[in-house]
Amino acid sequence: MLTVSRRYLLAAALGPFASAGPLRSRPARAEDLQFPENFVWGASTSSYQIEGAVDVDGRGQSIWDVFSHTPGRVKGGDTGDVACDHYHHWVEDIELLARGGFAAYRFSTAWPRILPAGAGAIEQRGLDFYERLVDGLLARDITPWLCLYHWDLPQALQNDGGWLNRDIAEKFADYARVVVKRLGDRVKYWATFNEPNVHALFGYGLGEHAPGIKGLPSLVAAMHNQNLAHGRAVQVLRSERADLRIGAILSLQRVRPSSASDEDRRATERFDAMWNGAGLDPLVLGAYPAPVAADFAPLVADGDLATIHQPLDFLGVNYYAPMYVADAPQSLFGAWFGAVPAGTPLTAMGWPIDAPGLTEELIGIAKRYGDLDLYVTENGACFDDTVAADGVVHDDERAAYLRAHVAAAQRALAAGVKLRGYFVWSLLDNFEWAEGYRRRFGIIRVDFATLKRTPKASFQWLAEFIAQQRRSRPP
Ligand code: GCO
Repeated sequence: MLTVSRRYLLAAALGPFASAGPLRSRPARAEDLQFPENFVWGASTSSYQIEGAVDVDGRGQSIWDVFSHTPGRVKGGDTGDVACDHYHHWVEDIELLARGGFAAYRFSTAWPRILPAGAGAIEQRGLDFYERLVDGLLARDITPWLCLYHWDLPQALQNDGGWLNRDIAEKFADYARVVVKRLGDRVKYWATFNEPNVHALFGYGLGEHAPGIKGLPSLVAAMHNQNLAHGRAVQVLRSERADLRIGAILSLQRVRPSSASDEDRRATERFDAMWNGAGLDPLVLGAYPAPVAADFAPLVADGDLATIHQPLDFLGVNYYAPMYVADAPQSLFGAWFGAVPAGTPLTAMGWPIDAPGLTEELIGIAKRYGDLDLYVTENGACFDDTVAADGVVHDDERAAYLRAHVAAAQRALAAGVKLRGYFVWSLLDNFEWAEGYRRRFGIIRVDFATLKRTPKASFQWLAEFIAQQRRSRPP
């Protein structure tokens, strides 16, 4: 098995392969872009990445607490113990959202804050926190988008096998019921999972994320059991309330062969099926994609696919970069990252910057999955920000990245895709998983020593863009 990190693409980019690559066009100027009146502009975060306060108000341990405290797991020994301390700074953070003119805010609830042992006793103080947050958002006219799971599994459940134990699907459904009973009267947009595909691959396949398990069987089991839990949670949410918009959020990236060889082409199909298809096909089409169906077959019990295949009101697409894939017989599932075309610009994560890939991705999803409402629920970029003498982060590269991707989203709309909104990743610099705090994705700088928040130039750009969209709407 190759040992890679999410920085693999940087190494891959140094490879000898060169191709024409996708057509690159100049990013449109903001003033050229016109979105529909009800298009949603939002910002995204996740609980473990920003909240901190890990032992406050009865919160239980999550797999990320254990993982990040295990020496050698996270760069620099960073942990989410404090993070942005959003748990105590949430008022300031939603004030910043309001200042940016965002109409929506996507956050996740931490399962171990609400059910510290994963099941059983409910911690009301955890629910109280999210209730305060939701009420604060609504008071500022910001629509809350709640995601039930962004990777911070209660450690108590991991002790019973975590996502490798299919009983967890019922536990997740119970957790969903607890949250919707408290917040369902005010939160109307619900997502079950964030990127179950990335969680399964990095957490249960490569072992580079919590809980640090390796192997193909565990990857596949974690994927299937999350899919099952998704289906059960959708059933529960719908049985509790009829007025919710319910969806799933996946990391969906264009997958391209690294060369024209048959081997690389076949590897690309398998990679695409494992990365994109295994998380989405069963939810929307009711089956695992052909190139990986045999991997999943032993796990699929009677009735599972019907449970997973629930009507969805929207699909959240997290898009960052296309992936270039090569045949890799020794790798986890026979296909792995290959060389990126020479000359492709990269972010500080080593990810290709390729806005046309977003247009292609959205059109591709609409073709394969039909008439779903789509939202870009994450898009953004990591750069090595520097603070200028005037105290400002002039992150022009990030602003250019956002501008180009917003333009790409607009091209998908123009092609007839039912794209309803765009959420930037991320509102704040935060704990970037195994990369720790050194990787900054925020449009607001967080000084992790003082917790001071400073909007960057990219925040100003987005805020002005949103304001301009609003101004150009008919009264
Ligand atoms: C993910 C998550 C985010 C990340 C972001 C940048 O994809 O890993 O949804 O939590 O921080 O994607 O890597």
